[in-house]
Amino acid sequence: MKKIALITGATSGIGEAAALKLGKNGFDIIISGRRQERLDKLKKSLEEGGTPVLALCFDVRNEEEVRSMLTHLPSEWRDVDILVNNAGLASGLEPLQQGDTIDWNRMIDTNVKGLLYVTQCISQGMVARKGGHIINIGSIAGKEVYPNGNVYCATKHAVDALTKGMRFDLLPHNIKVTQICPGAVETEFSIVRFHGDKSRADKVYEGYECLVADDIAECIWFVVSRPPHVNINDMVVMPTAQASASVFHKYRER
Ligand code: NDP
Ligand code: 8X3
Repeated sequence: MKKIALITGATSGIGEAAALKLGKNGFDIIISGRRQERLDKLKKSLEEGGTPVLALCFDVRNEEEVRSMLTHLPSEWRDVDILVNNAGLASGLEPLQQGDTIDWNRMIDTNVKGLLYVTQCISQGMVARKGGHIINIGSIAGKEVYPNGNVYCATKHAVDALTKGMRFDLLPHNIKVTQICPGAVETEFSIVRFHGDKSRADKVYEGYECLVADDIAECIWFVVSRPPHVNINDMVVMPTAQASASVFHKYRER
């Protein structure tokens, strides 16, 4: 029987790796993000591997756009079994007193409100069908707070709380809810955080072996492939060389 996975933020990093992993494991895939060209490229590559794909270009911050896309899915794509709430970002790394409210709004609107809009649309179908699995990509930043992480950490703590809240609310409807919290994964994350400053971003991953997007895609596949009676509630995944958000064992100094 066909199974459908919807992955937000599939144009890069963890979301793209998750789409490839779930596609390879037999899922039909709905990919989304704001960059149409990236969506087209990924769709082509998945389809070449035999995976049926629906690509949806939208901004999770735009409630109207989210609702119009996700409540009017073509009938053959309507029954989403797995939702991976992955779209998210950090914007800036400044002390709170110097923070930019544009950065704050981007993070809160994407990581918290966007996740809520998407989840509400998709969970309604899951409730009606009495089954499904929602996987929220949280972060080590949702488990602890680090200097200058203020608003990003707050949004990921919100994802942690919402994951628990969803688990209560969706419990009577046979819907699994999982959170996966990565430490440092080399993706476009730090380039986005530092507003396009690639050399500053590269330094985040220097001097130790960080995670790659496929490591997290493997975790997503692991939680998805458990039997129906098993739910993985929460998974914190770090590079071996990382003990907390800000403590690394580096083989050479920056
Ligand atoms: P990337 O920057 O590589 O990917 C982020 C994805 O989110 C892109 O596909 C981007 O697509 C999408 N996205 C961002 N904003 C929006 C928006 N407003 N609407 C729709 N899609 C959006 O970073 P990662 O793969 O690393 O990040 C994925 C998730 O993992 C995030 O939630 C991040 O917080 C989390 N995470 C990352 C860690 C890391 O070290 N990399 C560690 C812990 C958690 P597009 O730009 O096309 O819209
Ligand atoms: C991304 C990891 O430590 O930069 O969520 O916040 S961290």
